[in-house]
Amino acid sequence: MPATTHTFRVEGMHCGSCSLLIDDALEDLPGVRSTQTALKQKRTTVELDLSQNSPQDVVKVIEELGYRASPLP
Ligand SMILES: [Cu+2]
Repeated sequence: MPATTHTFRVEGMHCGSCSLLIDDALEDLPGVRSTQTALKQKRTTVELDLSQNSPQDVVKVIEELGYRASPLP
């Protein structure tokens, strides 16, 4: 299935290590083709194959790292 783009608001990042940690964790989630986490914009953008995982699974991965995440329209 082709991947679609999903954007999330992420609260609680303090530095570049936080955004790298989130990108690394998301890249391990099946169905994630690419991620781009922007510290200053408090956002992460994920190319996701919805046949493998859902936006809620992305939220779960981010929240397990100790940040707060919510899907943006
Ligand atoms: Cu940090």
